[in-house]
Amino acid sequence: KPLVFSGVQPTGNLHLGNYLGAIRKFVALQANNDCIYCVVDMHALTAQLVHEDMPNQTRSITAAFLAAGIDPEKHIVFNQSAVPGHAELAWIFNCVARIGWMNRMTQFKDKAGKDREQASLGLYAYPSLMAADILLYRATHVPVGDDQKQHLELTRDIAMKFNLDYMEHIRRTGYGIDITVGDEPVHAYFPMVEPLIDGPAPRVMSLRDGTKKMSKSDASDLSRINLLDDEENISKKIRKAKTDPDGLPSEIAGLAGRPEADNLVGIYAALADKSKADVLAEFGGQQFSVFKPALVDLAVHALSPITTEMRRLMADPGHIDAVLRDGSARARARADVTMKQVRDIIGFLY
Ligand code: AQP
Repeated sequence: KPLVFSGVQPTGNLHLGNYLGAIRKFVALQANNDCIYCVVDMHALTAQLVHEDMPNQTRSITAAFLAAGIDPEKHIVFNQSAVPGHAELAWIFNCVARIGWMNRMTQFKDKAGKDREQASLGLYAYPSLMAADILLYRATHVPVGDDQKQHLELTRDIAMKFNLDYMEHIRRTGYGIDITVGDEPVHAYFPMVEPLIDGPAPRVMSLRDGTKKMSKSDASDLSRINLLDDEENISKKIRKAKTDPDGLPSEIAGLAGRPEADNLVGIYAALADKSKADVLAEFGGQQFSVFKPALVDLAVHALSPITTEMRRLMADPGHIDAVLRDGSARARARADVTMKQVRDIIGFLY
């Protein structure tokens, strides 16, 4: 069975971008895969060192996973800091990754801002920890939004370099697997992960500016639909969403150069499980005054059961903590196997 891994940071309210780009895919992948879903609390320190309410932020992401339909018994739901292997493998990957690779990461450039000297070393090393999160379980598939594509390419580079640098050790210890990279057979320890980024809304954009990603950290709450927004708020945000004065085109080509229209059509398509072409076949020639109320109905219909269930789960933090405890113990058992093998491969005595 393919092994799926992905994570979400406890850095604020989850939004529609997190849902369509990640969590909804997590749910769908459960049917045919072994899945591990993680609240990546150690990554959250790179956004902000001191969190007022890290425990409840962590519980809230967990509640969103469960409310969306993730089954924590058949699969694993846990928080990253509870499994020490993440930090341990990240250190090893810090030594594998090259500074030149890290310097190309656009998320670091965006998040570090102008005064890069003041950015934390953790923010810089974020992709190395992300590679460790995935490869600690030797996961093969990673559902993420389009913004994480570059980090997954780096994860493949790190895995490849480790496999090549330690090739003889991997052979000697007998822990390797035969994989093909391109057409080449390689005896490897870490697999080459496949990103799962498809769908009509791989990068949901801000409702205020169609050229910016919808993001938890955007100062304007009107820029995003939060998973905890009620019907009234969803309706207000979609009604106020920026658009251009033209109506909807009948064909995809007509969305070129119209990022806000493209974004709303993509959101509709993703929520309705249709292609953008299907949505335009239905709404082409209509004004936004017709399209937006239809989008409100669809968004409310899709999100309100999740919102209600999240609130119910959040009222019982003891239950969420028990889910995380159980998931962490099962994740740790798997991670311990990898870390024992990695220590053997490297030659660490223990
Ligand atoms: N706008 C988006 N469209 C599609 N997918 C998205 N994701 C995030 N934003 C969008 C995906 O959600 C998953 C979890 O993201 P995260 O919380 O770990 O980190 P992030 O990408 O930094 O999320 P935010 O909301 O944008 O937070 P800030 O404001 O802190 O930067 C990932 O799979 C991500 O691709």
